Amino acid sequence: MKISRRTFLKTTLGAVLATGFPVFSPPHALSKPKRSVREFRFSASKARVNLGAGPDFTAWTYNGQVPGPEIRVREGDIIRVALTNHLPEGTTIHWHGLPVPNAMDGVPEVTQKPVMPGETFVYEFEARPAGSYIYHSHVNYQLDQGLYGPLIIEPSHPREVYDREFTLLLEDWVMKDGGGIADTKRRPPMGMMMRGMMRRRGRLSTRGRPLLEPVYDGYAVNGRMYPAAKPLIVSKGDRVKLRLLNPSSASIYDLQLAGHSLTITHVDANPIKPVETDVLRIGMGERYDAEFVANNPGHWLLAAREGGFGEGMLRIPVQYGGVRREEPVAPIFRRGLRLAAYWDFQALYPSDEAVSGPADRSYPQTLSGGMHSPFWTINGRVYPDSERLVVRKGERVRMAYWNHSMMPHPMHLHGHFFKVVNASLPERRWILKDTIIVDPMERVEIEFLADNPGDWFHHCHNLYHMEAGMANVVVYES
Ligand SMILES: [Cu+2]
Repeated sequence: MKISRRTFLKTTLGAVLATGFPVFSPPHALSKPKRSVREFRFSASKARVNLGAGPDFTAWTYNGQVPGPEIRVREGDIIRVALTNHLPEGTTIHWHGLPVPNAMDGVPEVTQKPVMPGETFVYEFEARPAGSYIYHSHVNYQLDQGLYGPLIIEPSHPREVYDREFTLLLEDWVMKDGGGIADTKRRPPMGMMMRGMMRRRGRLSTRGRPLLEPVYDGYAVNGRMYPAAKPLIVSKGDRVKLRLLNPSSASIYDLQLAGHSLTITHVDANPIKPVETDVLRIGMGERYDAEFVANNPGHWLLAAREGGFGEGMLRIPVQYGGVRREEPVAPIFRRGLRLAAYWDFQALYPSDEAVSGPADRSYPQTLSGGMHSPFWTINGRVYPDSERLVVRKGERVRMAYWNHSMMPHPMHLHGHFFKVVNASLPERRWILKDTIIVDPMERVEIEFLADNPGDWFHHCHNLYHMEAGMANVVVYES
């Protein structure tokens, strides 16, 4: 998953010459690129896989591979994916972060019926805006069984200049047949209150009882586990762009590249004023584009601490061409390193939206659970018995998160980007995101413009928290 930018530019130039566009005009002078329909065929099926280290096991896959095939298109293209289900249960695909039309959003029983075994469903939507995205199944625990992949939308008029680009999916794996759910246990029956809740939902069997999070066997990048991970080969002087995507089910990573700092340029597909950092924290469902300048020849590791503590487990070598292959140098996580936070970021292009006064609606969202409860809740309620957050088209809507639990929750809103409320910045510089980590005991507010009618899922992107109830639905009233 590597593209040399020089090669890419040469190819583009060749295409421009062939089509007779003026070659030396600046990009904005070119006529609008012709939009093309890009078709993909995805077959969801079980397959034997090996991550390069550890045993063979049976994962749930798109086209027999983990992660699924890369979708890479140009902004404005039409993406058409024909999904055929060869799994033993229903499935869907969700286009994480993309504000697609509601019927294409891939949430079972909210936007579509699951695609049942033997059936085919065609997803079709416009690729916009440019950026780094993930696609994944939104049914049961299929995400943690291997059903995810990268979706990259290149800008129609590139403004960035870099020499190399790598797309890196950061993955947590249970290397057992069936993936993550093969390592979980159902919670034992709880007290009277819990039983009351279950009875109300008509669920007295163990089925439907929340699962404990698995203990992961290892962490992979693009389906390869260190030392089998494919090294990133760079040359001295290169400007290197990394697209960092976290489709993991339950792992937050603190990433550091030994011998180099990272400059963050995009959060969840949206450009920000570049911020230099030593450590980059990325939660489930988040994407960051970051660059580094290859100015320190050697053999280095890009590595992560999982969950912000413990031993480095996710590792990928960064190797300079021509440097003798010696043991790569791992980053050292120590006090005093810079760790960029949401509050350090501001939008690269100020929004032109005229904003004034308070939001039209505000929804407090208290996040609780864990400790002695098998459920994870928003405002004390368990999906699907949770609130419906009613909005009207054109309104500015606030969500005020307050995390009452001891776990971080990466909260994700479908169908919209939201602004992260930051009192230290003018509103037009607030960053746009679609997933935001709310830390233990933290209060965070977001605001979104209700501009995409439909029923939209809103949930914690820890898969095991989501399945244990931490979700609700934003609905548009007419
Ligand atoms: Cu959570």
